[in-house]
Amino acid sequence: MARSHPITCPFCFTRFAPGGALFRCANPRCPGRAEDAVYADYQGLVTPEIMGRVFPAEPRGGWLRLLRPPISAVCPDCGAETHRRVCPTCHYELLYDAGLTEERMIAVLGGRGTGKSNYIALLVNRLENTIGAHFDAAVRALGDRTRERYERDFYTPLFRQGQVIPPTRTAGVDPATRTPLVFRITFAGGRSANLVLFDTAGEDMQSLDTMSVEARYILYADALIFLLDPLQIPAVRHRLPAAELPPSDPGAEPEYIVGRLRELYEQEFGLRSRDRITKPVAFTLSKIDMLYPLLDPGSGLFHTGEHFGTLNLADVRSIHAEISAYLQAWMGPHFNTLVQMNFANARYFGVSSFGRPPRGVPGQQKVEGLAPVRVEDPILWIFHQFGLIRGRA
Ligand SMILES: Nc1nc2c(ncn2[C@@H]2O[C@H](COP(=O)(O)OP(=O)(O)O)[C@@H](O)[C@H]2O)c(=O)[nH]1
Ligand SMILES: [Mg+2]
Ligand SMILES: [Zn+2]
Ligand SMILES: [Zn+2]
Repeated sequence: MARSHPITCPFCFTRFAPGGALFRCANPRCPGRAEDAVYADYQGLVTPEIMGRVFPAEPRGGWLRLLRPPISAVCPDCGAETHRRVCPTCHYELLYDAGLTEERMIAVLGGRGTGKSNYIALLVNRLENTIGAHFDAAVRALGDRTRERYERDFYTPLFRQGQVIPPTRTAGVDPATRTPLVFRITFAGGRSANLVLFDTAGEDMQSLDTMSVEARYILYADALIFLLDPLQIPAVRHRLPAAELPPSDPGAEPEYIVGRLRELYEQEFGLRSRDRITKPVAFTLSKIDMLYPLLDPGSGLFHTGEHFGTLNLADVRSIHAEISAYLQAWMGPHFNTLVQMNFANARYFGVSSFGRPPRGVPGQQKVEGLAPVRVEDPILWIFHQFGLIRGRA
């Protein structure tokens, strides 16, 4: 018999035993249908929707329940059986196999303007096409509205219209940004990982407190892809034409952001100053096309990582070493030390979503001919850390 695994809600990140899931009646004619205030509150809906009633499964013997949590239940109002399980905290519908497989959650995050939205667009596309083919993996959109939102807000502007995705609005303005896009990557043999993408407006990074949705998602993800904007490093800015740079933003400087990340873990898990964070963290410099004039012509960042069906470990190592050397040259030894002292399993990566600088004024930029560089490296490294793909020495 399959073991059950703890479930982490992909929306509110509450963690609970599978036996703690609630059920939602799926019968459209059920007399118990009503406004779901809990769901509306978490989703930021102004008027609650009329939805199927939420209820716990009938009690069963304690041991049986622990061993084999119910995956269906009978609605007390209409007697229909339902398989829809929801989170006990926020009533978000769980994936059909939540708790039945070991779910790994990988989250992408970064400060304001680091390039998250455009990176998400390319990462999903690369996974669905090239990477899926090389690693014999299938990618599926899960959860409420993921596919439509990806098509509308990410794929269409960038891939069909050649437009840089405009800045994300804050979660207060656009409640859609509070709902993650969830993709599941399933490898041959059935093992899988979930990629949970919150395209938050980056300024929320600054006001991280342990109660915020972003914070919970950082704390409870099993691995992080953490985007850092090299164009916010003062020494880099001094070496590039001012007209091509985004406005300076001290709150988006890598050192500041990494420090905030550390503080968050201290507050939530009571980490002591000597403790390091052990989950895999891919610190990823975005927009590396802009750095090309500053790099050595032999730099690995000019070409792909050649991860054809296996992770090229030598490449991961040399990119890490190369970026670490550049960061030391640009910021002094402090940043590398900060990362090493706080993260036991961190690597540096460099990506460019577009492969070249976009053109036009901010807010209406265009990109001609997408030529993404190394977009998949961080997630492949994380897959390897989870034992989902093999490495090649
Ligand atoms: N040169 C270059 N600029 C990028 C790239 N990705 C994003 N940008 C720039 O960074 C800005 C912010 O990107 P966005 O994805 O909106 O960042 P977010 O706020 O983290 O979601 C965009 O408007 C682009 O101007 C890239 O790969 N190369
Ligand atoms: Mg964005
Ligand atoms: Zn929840
Ligand atoms: Zn019912």
